[in-house]
Amino acid sequence: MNRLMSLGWFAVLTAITAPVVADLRDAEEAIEYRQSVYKAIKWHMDPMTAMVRGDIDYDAVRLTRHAQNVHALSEMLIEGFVPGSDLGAYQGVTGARSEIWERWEEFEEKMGALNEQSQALVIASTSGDMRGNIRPAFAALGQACKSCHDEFRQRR
Ligand code: ASC
Repeated sequence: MNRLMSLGWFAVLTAITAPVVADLRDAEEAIEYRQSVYKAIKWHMDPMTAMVRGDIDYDAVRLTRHAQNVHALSEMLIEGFVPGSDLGAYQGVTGARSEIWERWEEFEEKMGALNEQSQALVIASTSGDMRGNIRPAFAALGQACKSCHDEFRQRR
């Protein structure tokens, strides 16, 4: 094999293996990243929970802002789930079950549901109709959270 050809093969092999190596190297940072996004989502969920429960007063502007932020954050989650960052490899660090990667399309669908339900809550948030509109939209959003947690999160 001449030098140019072996250089060619080296380039091909590097192109194939580099993304995998990068993912493995970045697993810990990815876990930190996605946990930060979940934490930010919780920051916005908690006051909405309080509002829907009647623990704090209904404030349409505030509710809309929190729902919008959950919606924006929901789009940032999935890229944090890099291969190799499951709880098998990072026990005690993450609650992400390996089923996420084994049933990736189902996981994507559940992420999509979070995205849709948070958008639906944005729309409901200004209606002023807590019982007939906002509370059901918030419940549907909570259900989107729960349905993914039930399937894919290990409680730690
Ligand atoms: C939250 C939160 C969750 C979901 C879930 C919905 O506010 O921290 O994990 O909603 O409780 O059932």
